[in-house]
Order: sequence, then C-alpha cells, then structure tokens
Amino acid sequence: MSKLIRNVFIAGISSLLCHICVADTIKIGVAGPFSGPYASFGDQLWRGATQAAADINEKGGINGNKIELINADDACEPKQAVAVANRLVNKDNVAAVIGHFCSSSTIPASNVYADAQIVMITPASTNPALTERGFNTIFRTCGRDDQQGVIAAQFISDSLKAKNIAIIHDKDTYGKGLADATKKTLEKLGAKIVLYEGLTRGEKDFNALVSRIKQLNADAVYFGGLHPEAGPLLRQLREQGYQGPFISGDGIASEDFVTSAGGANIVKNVYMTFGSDPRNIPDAQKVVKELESKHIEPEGYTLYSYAALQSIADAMRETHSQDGKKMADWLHQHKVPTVMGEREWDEKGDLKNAPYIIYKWDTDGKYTPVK
Ligand code: ABU
Repeated sequence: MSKLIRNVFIAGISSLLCHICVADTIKIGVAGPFSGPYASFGDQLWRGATQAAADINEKGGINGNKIELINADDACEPKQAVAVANRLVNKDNVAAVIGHFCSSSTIPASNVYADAQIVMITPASTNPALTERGFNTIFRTCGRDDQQGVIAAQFISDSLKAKNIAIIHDKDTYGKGLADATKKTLEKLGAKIVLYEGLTRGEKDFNALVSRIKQLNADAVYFGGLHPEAGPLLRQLREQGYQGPFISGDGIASEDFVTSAGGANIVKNVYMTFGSDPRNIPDAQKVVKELESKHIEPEGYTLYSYAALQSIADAMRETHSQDGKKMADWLHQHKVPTVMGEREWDEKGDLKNAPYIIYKWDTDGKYTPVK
C-alpha cells in the first residue's frame, strides 16, 4: 500500500471513529419546581421526561442522537424562572424545553424561549394567558383554566346542588385565574358567592378565614391554588366542623395533598377537576408498568411530561432538525401519537381536545373519576 493510500485510509477511519465518539447529544431542558413546597410537581415533570428520554434513547434516540435532559429548578418563583430560562438558552444551549409548572413562572420564562425561537411545551401550566400572546413556539399538553373552571362550576351547581359557595384562592396567576373562571360560571348558573377571598402562599394558619366561611354557612368551598395551601385549609375546615364538599383543580393532583391535609381520612368529600387520567388508557400501559416497576406512581402530570418529550422528539425526527421554528410549524400541523393518545394543537399551541372531568379523593388517599 502506498504511503498516500495508507494515510487516506487512516484519515477516513479516524474521521469515522471521531464522528461516532463525539456524536452530539440533544439537550432538552426540564424546568419546574425541584425545590421548595411545590417540588412534588417538579418531580412529576422530571420523572415523566426521564422515562420518555430513556425509552427514546433505548430505541436509538432521535435520528441517531441521544437525548440528554438538563434540570432547571425555578422553585415556582417567576424571577428564578426567567433566570433559569436564560441559562437553558444561553449557557446550556438546549434545543427545546419541557416546563415550566407554575403558570406564574411559565409565562415570563416563555418570553425567553419565544425570543430565542425555542419550542417550549408545558405539561401543566393551565392559565389561558400563556397561549394568548401569539407565540408560535409555545405549547401545552394540558388544558386551560377557562375550560376547567366551567366544569368545576357545573359540577358544584348541577351535581352537588350547592347554592352558597365560598371561593378562596392563593392570589397567584393559576389559583386566582381558576377561581375567577369558576366564579364567573357559578354566577351565570345562579349560585351565590358568599365569600371571595385570597390567602397568602406559604401561610399555614387559615383559622380566621375558616371561621368566616363557617359563619357564612357556605354549602361548598372552592379553592384555586396548589396542595401546600389546600391541605392545611381543608384540615382546618374539618377541625372547625365544616364537613361539606371541598372542590379544587389540578393544583391538588399529587398524593402530597393528602399528606399536607393530614391524612387520607381528611380528604373525604373532596373533588377535583383534572384532564382525563392517562394512566387509564391502553396507550399508556407499558409506560405505567415501567414507572411502577421503579416504585414511581405516574400520578398528576407525570405522563403529560412524558407526552411533551414524545412530541418534541417526533418534531425533531420528522423535520430532521432542531430548529425551533421548523419544529413548531410541524407541531402546529401534525397529530402526534403519545402516551396520552393522539395529541393535536391549534394555532395558539393549545390542544384541540383536552376535556376536563371530575375526580373524587377517597379515604385510601387516591383520586378516581366520578362516574
Ligand atoms: N395547572 C396546575 C398548576 C400549575 C399552574 O398552572 O400554575
């Protein structure tokens, strides 16, 4: 073999080996509350995305490239959410983001992703404003509170037959927005709102508020907010003798709600609106079993997060690109098979079909659909 041929051969082999050894991973951010009182929801997002990444990587990744997830803790604090969004975009160079969780964090963080033309899919942020600003690269795999509030109000009025309702919220974007949507429909249905009051996130003593609810003889209590406040509020209502229905939204879809309420016996007569539970659909059974084998209960938003990564992976695979605009255009135009069934988005980035149903918490500390 001449020296020239040998050198060309060695260069070719080296180039091939080098290509294999440095095959780029695709970095995808997972942003949410991984510390602080709302961390159980961050865990749901992380666990769903981690399982999806493992399953996709096991089948060869996306067009030969493996997924690497980058964790970004926003603690459900809006300023921290913007800071971690900037880090994901400018330092970690992520190709897409799953998250955030709290609407009050997701909305400001989404400005960063929209400016950078990066696809962001939130599994959990339900405030309508997120997708009302005309951003092409922003999506959700959950529904919206203007749907969720209507379903809650109809249930309170038509099924529970409650007439005098106390509405409490946590003054945050999600909690107040959902309380407002529920109140609007309740009023249309002729119910009387005997109390409409905000509490402060982080507080644990709601006894003064509970005394007012008792004095006003509310026959149902609605709460817009998350489980760390819902649990103590419910417990203090029961301690002061209110045994009537307590209704809330997807912000209590975590078994930590039961813990924060003080036990499964407290969550009797508690109802919750949430999207249809993907744990019950055939498409999800393999993933549910995989997670359960790791002692992970795929509750709340776990499978919504899994579906978000499946959607991002499909958009990359089909467009042969990590370009956010190309991916977003593709997602706006195609149905994606996911662990939650087929998902399809409208021009705003909202799901075309995301029905809410009513769940009841039981004394085993689990939630199941109301028949
Ligand atoms: N949707 C449940 C709580 C997350 C949020 O929208 O703030």
